[in-house]
Amino acid sequence: MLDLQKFVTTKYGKPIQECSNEELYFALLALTKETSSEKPINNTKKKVYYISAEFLIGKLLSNNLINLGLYDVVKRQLAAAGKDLIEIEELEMEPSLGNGGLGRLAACFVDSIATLGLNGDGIGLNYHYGLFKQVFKDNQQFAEPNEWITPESWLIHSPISYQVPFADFTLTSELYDIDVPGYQQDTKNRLRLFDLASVDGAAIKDGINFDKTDIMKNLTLFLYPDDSDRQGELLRIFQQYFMVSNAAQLIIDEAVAKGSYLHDLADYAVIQINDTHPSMVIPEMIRLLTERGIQFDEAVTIVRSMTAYTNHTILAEALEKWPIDLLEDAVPHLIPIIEELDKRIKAKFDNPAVQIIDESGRVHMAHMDIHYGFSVNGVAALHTEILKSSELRDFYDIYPEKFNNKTNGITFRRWLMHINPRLAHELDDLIGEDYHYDAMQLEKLLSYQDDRAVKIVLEAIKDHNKRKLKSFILKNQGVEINPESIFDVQIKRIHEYKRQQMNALYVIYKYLDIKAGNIPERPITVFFGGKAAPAYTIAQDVIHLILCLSEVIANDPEVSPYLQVVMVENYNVTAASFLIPAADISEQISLASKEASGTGNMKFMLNGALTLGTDDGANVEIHELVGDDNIYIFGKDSQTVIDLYKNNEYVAKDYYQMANIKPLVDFIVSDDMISVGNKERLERLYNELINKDWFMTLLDLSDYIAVKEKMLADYENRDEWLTKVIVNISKAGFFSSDRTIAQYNKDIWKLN
Ligand code: Z16
Repeated sequence: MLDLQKFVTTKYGKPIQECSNEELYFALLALTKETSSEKPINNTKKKVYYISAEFLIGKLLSNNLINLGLYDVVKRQLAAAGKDLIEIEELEMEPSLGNGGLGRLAACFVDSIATLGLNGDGIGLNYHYGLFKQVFKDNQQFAEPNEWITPESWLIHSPISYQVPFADFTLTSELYDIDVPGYQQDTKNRLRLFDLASVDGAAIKDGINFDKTDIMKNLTLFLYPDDSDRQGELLRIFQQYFMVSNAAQLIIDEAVAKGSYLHDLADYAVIQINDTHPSMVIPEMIRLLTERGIQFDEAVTIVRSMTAYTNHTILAEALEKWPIDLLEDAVPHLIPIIEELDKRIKAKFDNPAVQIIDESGRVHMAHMDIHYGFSVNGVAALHTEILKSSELRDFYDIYPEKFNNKTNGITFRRWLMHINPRLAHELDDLIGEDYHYDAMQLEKLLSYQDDRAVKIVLEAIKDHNKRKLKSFILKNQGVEINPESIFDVQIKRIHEYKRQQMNALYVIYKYLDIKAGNIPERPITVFFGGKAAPAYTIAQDVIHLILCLSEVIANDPEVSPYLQVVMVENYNVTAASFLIPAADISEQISLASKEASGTGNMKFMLNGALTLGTDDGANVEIHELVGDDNIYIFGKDSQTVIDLYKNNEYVAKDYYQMANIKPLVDFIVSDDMISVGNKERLERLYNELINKDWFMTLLDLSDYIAVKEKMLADYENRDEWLTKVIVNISKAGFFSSDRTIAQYNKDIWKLN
């Protein structure tokens, strides 16, 4: 049995009572690291290597305590000494090693791989400043470095180091491990983050700008700030190759240590390629195997039998295509290999759509993955169908057996037990703890869908979570919110396809409606959170629109008692952990066909918010699970949207002219808005909406407003609303990442 008092006294020579929260944080960090260091590393023969440019792990203290079975006892013993674990946890810096969904998915996956007792590590990069920290000034976003690495941290310096060759120099790597203890598991796995021995923060000029030429100093300073989007820069190729060359060397070394003679490497290792960022692992692995004496043909066969690719988007701008001369400048030794791989495809297929190197000399990374891997998967049922029927149709015709779907999932340890302990405890009381190990057991809650007493408890939990969010927002940005209001939440990266601008147009609608004398039944608070890639101008403009709206409304005493807009500063995993349990409405309003899956949608559902969304990504599966009565779906379906694009049929102006839409769009450039904002930004966004609107905001706007109004009216029938909440929680089990990972293992990795 843990004796925290003794542990702390040994460390500091004084009792818990006399320690600062900071001292206690570092004591708990040490305790947690010690406890997981005692667990043996999973060392079964075959191992999965989940290679990813991003692992958005969030703060780890509570999660690791939960997984190690220490959370409750630590909390209790701290409380007995007058200390609060929640306050201590605040002192942990959040690592920002990811942009959004893709990075967070990778973090949930390593948790589930460990929890299922599978042998598998995450492999990525140790970005010293990670993704930028978002700061608002003059209603605009500014970017600052996030210094998340403290002298004492979760990172464990490993003696492993490799040489990574580039055109003009060779870099020496260092490796930092983070232990990943599974939930109640005897063994542990690791997240392995490669770094550069020579990295140097002095390359930073101001904010997040840095000297891009000095690769030896800057390689692992920052994470590229693009989500489902890409900025083609040489440094990115350097980062990607550095990551996969280290990964390939590590994979070979580990297999050899376990007895592999390389011809049988695929019996020891399987690689999951997360989007195309790690795709160069294919030619790199072939290079290393041939260097070690294996014939080229056999190397290709080995690599093909051990690599699998996951696609996370159909947005063309996100599919990486590197000009071959750019690759030549960075990694010339891969060029003959890539050319040989390409030559074989050209000899076999004359279809230009499936070539690795296209006519303009660009290397299509996804194409290489599909030809030279054994599995291609999408991340939600609809997404995989779209890949098969349109985006990757020509590949599906060639390799139907390679295609499979793995609908995304989330770890319930973090997204339920940690962020919503009251709900978790209520579930424990009502349906027992089986759902901790088998999330489908949540369905047992369905039998309470008409239970008055349960509804009262759920309402009290939501109320408590709203008050917790209120103090978080007050503390972080000095804004007061009304905990009696309806909490309507849209949190995700800012991107036109996700259509934050449509939600903003709803806010304008509501603002004008209130000014016209229609007072809502109950006040509404609309929360937005999300970062915009610094180079993505329109996304910056959308943030500006939201911040200006927030100010205009707050300054209007006729409206502010009933409507408030809060743009949460520096939205990250920590902010999500306060926002999600407090939400009533989950905004999942992407243009149908464009959101590959979404995972926030699953987190909200699990925490008792109802979805307002399009039939897109995993929303489709949520819709099927809960049924029409328990979700609010609006907008054109994916096939209609795909046809509109194909026939070039959508004309934003036609919608703009409509009597109910024009005043809303015009408000963006009204005197009220321009008086608090930047004319150029607001006008650019306005013009974008009426002249282009590539993601068809105006197409769905009227339906969105109508369905949202219906949802707000339905909220007033508390009894029926809470039935829907119960159905949503009950049906959320399917979205456990334990289910997702079990499927990856059964269909792709085949470990154990
Ligand atoms: C990303 O976060 C996603 C896709 C992508 O190509 C690149 C990045 Cl950085 C997201 C998808 O947009 C989202 O729908 C999906 O849920 C998530 O990846 C995880 O699959």
